[in-house]
Amino acid sequence: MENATSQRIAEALHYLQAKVPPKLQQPIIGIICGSGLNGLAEAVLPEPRFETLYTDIPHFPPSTVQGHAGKLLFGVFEPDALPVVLMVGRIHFYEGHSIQSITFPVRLMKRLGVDTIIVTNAAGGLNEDYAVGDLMVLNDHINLAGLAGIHPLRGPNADDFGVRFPALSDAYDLDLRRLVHHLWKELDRDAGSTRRLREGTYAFVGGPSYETRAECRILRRLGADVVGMSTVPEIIAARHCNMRVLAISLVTNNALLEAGPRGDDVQIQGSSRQDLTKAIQEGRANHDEVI
Ligand code: 6GU
Repeated sequence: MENATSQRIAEALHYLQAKVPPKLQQPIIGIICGSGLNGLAEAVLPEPRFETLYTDIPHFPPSTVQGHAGKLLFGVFEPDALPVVLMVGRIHFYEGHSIQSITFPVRLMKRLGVDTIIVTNAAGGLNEDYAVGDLMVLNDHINLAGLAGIHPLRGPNADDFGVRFPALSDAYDLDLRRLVHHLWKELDRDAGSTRRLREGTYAFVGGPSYETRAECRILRRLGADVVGMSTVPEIIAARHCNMRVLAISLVTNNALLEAGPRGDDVQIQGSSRQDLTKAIQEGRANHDEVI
């Protein structure tokens, strides 16, 4: 299994080395764009720039969300800046991929030369002080599935990437967190936005259903500030191979009141967050009522 993984990554790397223009071939920073946060790709300059679909990369797990294939984007944010690689369209465990296969893109990035990974996501707010639109820098996580054995590093250890028993108590790089707070203060002075920068704990759940109110209460009591269906598997893979990690959640909704993200990219079939919000507004759903 271990060799098979290394072999598959080597084949994917070989493909990229043949396709990506030489000056973009060794990105130092890798970015995984969260759901609804792919807009960052537009900040990559038109030149030099290269993109390739996941479906074109040998062994790359195909992304099935939102009906279009994801892509790897190579480029720069400023002329002569360090090259970056972006995953535009992430791969989620709930799509049916094994939790181990989520490590593939991260390990491929490592082989490309990435030493720092930035991961973003949309998450539901559990902390009662958080408002929709706030950003939260992760300083810790709760890997519920992982504690129960559904873990990206389960199986023979990939020794060529990292150790059997990696520590995660220092997973979220302190200097990078400090840098974000510092930059936020500078930006905020200019923007005067009401959006706040938080720092806290992300609970990873498997999805795809959103949490019930009772589940939200459990997660909050366990110390989670937000809840989401991504990020933690990638971060574990990244720390295993000793990358520096920065992760940021966008609070898209209050998990307890209105489970689910922005209605526009949710296929409305059963009861969606929009239905629920409407029901609350019309007084048809009283969460505290017991009958
Ligand atoms: Cl409320 N829960 C989960 N698990 N993921 C989310 C979310 C909620 N809102 C956005 N993503």
